[in-house]
Amino acid sequence: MSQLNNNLINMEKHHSSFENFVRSLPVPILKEFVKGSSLQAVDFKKTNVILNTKDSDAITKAFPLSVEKSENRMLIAEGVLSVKGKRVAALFSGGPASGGHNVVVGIKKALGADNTLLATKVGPKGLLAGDFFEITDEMVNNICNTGGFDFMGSDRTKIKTEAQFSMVKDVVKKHNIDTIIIIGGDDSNTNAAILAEVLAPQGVSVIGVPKTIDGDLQLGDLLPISFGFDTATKIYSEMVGNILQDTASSLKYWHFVKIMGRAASHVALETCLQTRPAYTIISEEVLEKKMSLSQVINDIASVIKVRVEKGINHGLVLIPEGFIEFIPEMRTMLAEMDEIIGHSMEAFTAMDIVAKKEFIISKLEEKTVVLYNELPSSIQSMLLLDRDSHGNLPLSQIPTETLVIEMVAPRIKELQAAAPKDSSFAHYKFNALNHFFGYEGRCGAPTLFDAAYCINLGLVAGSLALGGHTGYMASITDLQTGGKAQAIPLTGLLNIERRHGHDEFVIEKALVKLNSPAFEFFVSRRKAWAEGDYFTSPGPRQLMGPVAKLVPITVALNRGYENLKFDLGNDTEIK
Ligand code: FBP
Repeated sequence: MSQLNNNLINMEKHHSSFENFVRSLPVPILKEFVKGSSLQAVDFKKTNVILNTKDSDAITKAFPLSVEKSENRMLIAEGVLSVKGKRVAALFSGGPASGGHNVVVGIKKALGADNTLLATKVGPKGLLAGDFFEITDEMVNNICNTGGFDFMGSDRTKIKTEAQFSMVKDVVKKHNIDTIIIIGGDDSNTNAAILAEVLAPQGVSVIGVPKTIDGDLQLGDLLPISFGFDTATKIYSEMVGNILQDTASSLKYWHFVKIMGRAASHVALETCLQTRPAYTIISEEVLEKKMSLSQVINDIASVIKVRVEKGINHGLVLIPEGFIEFIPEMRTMLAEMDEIIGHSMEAFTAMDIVAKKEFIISKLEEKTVVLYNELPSSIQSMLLLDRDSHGNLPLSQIPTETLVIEMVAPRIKELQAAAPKDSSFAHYKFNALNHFFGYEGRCGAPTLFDAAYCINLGLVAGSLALGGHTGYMASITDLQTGGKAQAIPLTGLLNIERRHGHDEFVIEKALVKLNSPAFEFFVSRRKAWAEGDYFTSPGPRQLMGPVAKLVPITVALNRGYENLKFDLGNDTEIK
């Protein structure tokens, strides 16, 4: 066999030239974690910052042990910590997000050789089953700076019943576990808060780490962004930028791109600010301005008309994944459906699609049935897809982008019929293509920001575990000025929300705020972007060189940074 053949075979199982290169890429580490040429755990102290929500009284009653211990106070790193003999289990929960492997690396580095780190196979489901393996130094060297969650897998099981709680209690006892670290989004961190309370009498602590590409787990200066958002949006921005470059070259297509991010439009807004397409829907604006679906469709068709009149027959529309849930009339319908489905969950799940449609039509209010019947049959079915165990509709499976195209095309025809017969618009032929960018962005090798952010988040989580803290979520603040290691009390974030027919404790999703600097900047530029070609192609994410150290534009604008560069301390080699 030739040398090249051998080299190609050696690249199998995550040993491409790229993967080998990123494994040893140095990433910035906060100075408090650096001890000479290695890393160390730090101690955390209570601060005077206390977090509360509108439901704090009810939360204090429901989580007495956690609130008594934390007083809902933020923690900040102070001093070093030396602890031996602890056993910590880490798990991924929910959709993958780039940087997750580095969280594991950071936890392992904080625990050092004197403590044990266990990996939980396949998320919360693996915790219930007590399915663990011990993480070695060799393993963390292998996963460092790589994308995905494949090292231990993930799932969306919500641990909520008494039977599940007692399974977890038995598992932690059997495996002698001191701390569980849950690396997940808003729902998973709610799970962490609940488990922290349930396991407190056993002296077992639970720590959360803020993960989600959706960017809807953020808390102003206390948690500037969840990890995975930067990598996902940079991947989507590269792809959108490439399409914008193509469509301005081929001069004939309109591209309708649905982009992941579940409910909130942070991913769409960030991608829009990175690439400047002709039209971006921000779901939160649709809801706040009570825009109907036909109003949004009319807006898009009007932008297409204006561009055609200027000789621009191409463009791109960005559609956030959650758009459909934010159209006021749809939102009312979905809330009604959730309530109905929530009360007959088991029976409903067992029905076939025809029976589901009949059932829902028989239960919906009359005027809602009218709206439901107006929707294309494919969308009707998609709205009845099984919710996940947190009650979420699988929005990634609903082809909103084709629905929008199907509605824009006839609206253009109507506008053309009213246009002067000799105008360019009257003779224009609308050519539309649809895309969905989602899974492509969740597992790529992390950007330098996510790589560094995640190792540091892991160092915070590992340190909190060693310090015996419970019911906290790791955070790194002050991203432009060296970074600060902090911890957020989870009970200080909990609210009571109506979900699939029941009141539940949840961490409220952070949505795009219409008075945020990022949204206001978008508003100040969108007319220009609609009427001309102002697009930019940000290119592939970089790990070295002048553009490697960029934070998301939305984060920089909303946090009032001077520029786009992050500074998380020295470029320390991981040892
Ligand atoms: P998380 O809230 O778990 O981070 O979800 C991220 C996400 O990528 C959403 O943007 C998307 O709607 C969903 O996961 C898709 O989930 P699945 O992997 O179950 O198809």
